[in-house]
Amino acid sequence: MARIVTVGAAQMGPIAKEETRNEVIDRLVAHLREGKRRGCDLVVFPELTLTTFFPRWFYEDQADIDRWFESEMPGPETKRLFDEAKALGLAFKLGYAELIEEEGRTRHFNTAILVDKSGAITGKYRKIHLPGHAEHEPWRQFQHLEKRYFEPGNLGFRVFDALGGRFGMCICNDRRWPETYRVMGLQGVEMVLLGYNTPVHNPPAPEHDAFGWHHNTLVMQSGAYQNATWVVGVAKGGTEEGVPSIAGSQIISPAGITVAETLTERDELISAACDLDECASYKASVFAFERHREPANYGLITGTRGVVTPEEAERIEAEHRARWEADGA
Ligand code: CDV
Repeated sequence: MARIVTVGAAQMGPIAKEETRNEVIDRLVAHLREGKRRGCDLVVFPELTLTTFFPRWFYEDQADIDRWFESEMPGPETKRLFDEAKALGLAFKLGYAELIEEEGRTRHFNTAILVDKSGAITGKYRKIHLPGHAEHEPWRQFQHLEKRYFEPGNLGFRVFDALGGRFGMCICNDRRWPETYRVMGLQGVEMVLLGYNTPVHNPPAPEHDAFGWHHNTLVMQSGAYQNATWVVGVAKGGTEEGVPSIAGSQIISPAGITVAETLTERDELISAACDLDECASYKASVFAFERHREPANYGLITGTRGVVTPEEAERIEAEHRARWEADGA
């Protein structure tokens, strides 16, 4: 019997700086209702869904930064979203800026949660690959201060059993890194949920601007195929506070094929009935990891952050291979 999860990718158009949480939640609730009308089990919202993409501005005062964060989830405003989803019998994935007291200090993360049909949070992910810069760079047309406003996530790339399948999450820049999908692939992930805010213009490398849409599709399709998983990528697109961002939200099958894609840069929900069992033939054949992977030869993947010389590579790889041989792997 097929294991169908009908998923809605709830693309958001721009969110203005002055837009309140309640106004945004009205838009999210409209997405939930449209998702219900289409028979969805799960609705996926983008990265930092509840506000404008605030890392584009430099703030000196921490209070000006913290107002973009949620210190409770659900909180007084987001509770309405949880209640509506529960009443409709929908699971959802939400991206938001998380402010939390942890290990005796205040911490800031770019976070995503998976909420089940009963309104319980069943999975949490904190963005690991933070792009941009940590200092004010006034030469840019707009800032990208994720490295200043967030810490790298401390929860790893975990997967969660829900809706009869195995789900993982990642956030925006994470989708460009093959390691993101592979760590979840090695846990048998069947559907990766991700949201993004991707400006068309990349200030340090404007020569890439023409290829933003292509790169978006390329990385998500290859992540899906190479790890035999569905991928649901959801944008906050359009021109927000003068900064155009790509849309191109899509639902991608384990064959690496986009089965549904948005046509606009506005609030738009696309949906697909995804059979999680479609992952199985890839997991059992070309990507049967346990039969075909050769991890003794992958020492550099975790043995270095950046590029090394061929001599250094040989040393790291030799040490790594020796450890594998000693372990009898
Ligand atoms: N929000 C992001 O992580 N955006 C990055 C941009 C800055 C390149 C991305 O990878 O899409």
